[in-house]
Amino acid sequence: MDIKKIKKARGTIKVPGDKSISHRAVMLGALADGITSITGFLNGADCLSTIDCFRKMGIDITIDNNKVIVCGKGLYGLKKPSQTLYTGNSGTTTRLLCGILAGQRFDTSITGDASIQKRPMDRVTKPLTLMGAKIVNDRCPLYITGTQLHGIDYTMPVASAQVKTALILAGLYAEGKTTIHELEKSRDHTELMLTSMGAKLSVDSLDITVEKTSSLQPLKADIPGDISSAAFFMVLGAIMPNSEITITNVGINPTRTGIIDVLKDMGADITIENIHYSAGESIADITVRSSVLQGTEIGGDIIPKLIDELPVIAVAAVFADGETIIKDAQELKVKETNRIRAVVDEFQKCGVDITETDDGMIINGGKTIHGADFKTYGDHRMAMSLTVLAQLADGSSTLDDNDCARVSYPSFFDDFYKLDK
Ligand code: SPQ
Repeated sequence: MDIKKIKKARGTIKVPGDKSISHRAVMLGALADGITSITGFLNGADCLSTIDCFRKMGIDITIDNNKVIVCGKGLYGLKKPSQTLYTGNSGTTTRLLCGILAGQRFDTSITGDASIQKRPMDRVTKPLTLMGAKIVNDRCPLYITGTQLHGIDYTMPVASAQVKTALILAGLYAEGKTTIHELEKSRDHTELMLTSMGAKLSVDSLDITVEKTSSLQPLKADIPGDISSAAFFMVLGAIMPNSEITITNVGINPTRTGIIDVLKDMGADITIENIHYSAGESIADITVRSSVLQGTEIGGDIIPKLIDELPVIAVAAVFADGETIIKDAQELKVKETNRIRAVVDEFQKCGVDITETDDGMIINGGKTIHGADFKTYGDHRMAMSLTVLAQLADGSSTLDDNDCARVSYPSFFDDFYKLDK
């Protein structure tokens, strides 16, 4: 596809529902006693994979646009699926399911697409095994023999909300207490949701303790817009001349707002208004205007708060004066693709001064770039980041695959080009 260039970026956008929260609302709704009603659900391919897996385990789920009704059957109400659960491109579905399925009274198998089959699953299977889980393989396909689990005290070696959540979910089924120590705070949507559903869960800074739970109350969830999707428009608004973009109803949970801190630190003109709260999640309207950006250094405990936004933050760095160093971000190597390598290779194609490092990249920004034929590696966030990058390149650019954006943002290109109307 040719990447059409917009002449102006002005207007108001409502991005689709948060992907992380949408997955969790369906999963926890399925395990609750009774009807969970979800509005603002993300109809992206990843969340539809989650719905498909739970339907295969006997849960009735109806979808009407962005409204989803999940008929929960309780913590022990899932039934053995007649076939392997297919999680598509979704790491969240795959890893969180491991936590739920390990403590069931039936056996299951899980697999996903070519990208999922390459992603490491030992980060969840190892600690789950310490809880007594029986899981064969470190990568998909995984074969899980349901068994009685027991609680553990576990210090996480990587900052990962998926690992933390898998262990919390397993902890709902485990005898005794399960305590998880995070080294750095990762997104806490599971903790907020489970607390509102009456689970025996407590959070003390970086430590989470969960106890065996007999029932969960159903949810009424109104899912805010995904800040990871808003990120493309935040960067576009900051780098395009004469722009002003307002993104309404965006989730600004403090475990997710690293991009706002970094863009502000780079000099971006960002306003946050209309802050309100729903089910423990904070929500706001974000306005971004054209800005003069400076390079910066990004590393340490902010990384889990912006991990999915790093490809598009790298785009901002290309148009910032001076050097931007992204470090401590080795987790990017095990996403849908190796996002360090993919960003460096694709950005170099259009003349960006960018160097790969062991745990990130260094970008010397503020130089002219030219159009190129870009590859997405089937990664939704690469497709959307490269579309933003191409806007300020001299000449034309193409993208080998725009369809992968449907994983997290099916209407991305429609929304993007509306800004030029
Ligand atoms: O679900 P998946 O494929 O892992 O999606 C990604 C993404 O870019 O959308 C990562 F590739 O987001 C993860 C995120 O990186 C979603 C997530 C969650 O919902 O818990 C947590 C993060 O992953 P991790 O490995 O740090 O736990």
